[in-house]
Amino acid sequence: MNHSKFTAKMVGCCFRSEVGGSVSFYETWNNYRDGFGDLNSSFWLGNEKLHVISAQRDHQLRIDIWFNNTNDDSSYLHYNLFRVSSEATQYEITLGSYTGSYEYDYMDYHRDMKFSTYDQDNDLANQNCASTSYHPGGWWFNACHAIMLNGIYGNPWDTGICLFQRITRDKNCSVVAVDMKMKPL
Ligand SMILES: [Ca+2]
Repeated sequence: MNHSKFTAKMVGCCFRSEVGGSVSFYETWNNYRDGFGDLNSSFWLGNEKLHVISAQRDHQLRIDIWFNNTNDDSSYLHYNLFRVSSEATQYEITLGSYTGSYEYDYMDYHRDMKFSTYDQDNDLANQNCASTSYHPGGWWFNACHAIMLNGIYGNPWDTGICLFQRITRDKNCSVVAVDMKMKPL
């Protein structure tokens, strides 16, 4: 894993980067709101910052994902618009058109979803998707996910950092690194 790759690719402001398991993403609503982690390795910038930044002008979003069965080639998802609403509306995500290395748009299932954490259930499932027995970690859960990048590093389905192709039902939890970044349009 060549971590210098992340730095070279960073544009705008970034969130979860260089997954390594040293930073817990099983965090409270307030911590996801305010941000946590280490800016030099793994962190969540903070939903309030994502809201403020994305409200000031239009941004795009790029998510790079590395797996343990590949070398340096990244898989990625790109959206030509990325917006996070205010805390009053639970940091709902707005995404533009998808392009990327997958035919399947993994974030499509998460469009217009509110953010949920184990202590604030805003998802569409009966249970709390972000709770420890399901997919521990904050995310824009639906009921529950097609991609969840804030799970527990190294864990298998369904507590790990996973992609879930909801049509074929293929699950991939071999994610070793993630880089989510936004850039002004
Ligand atoms: Ca729920």
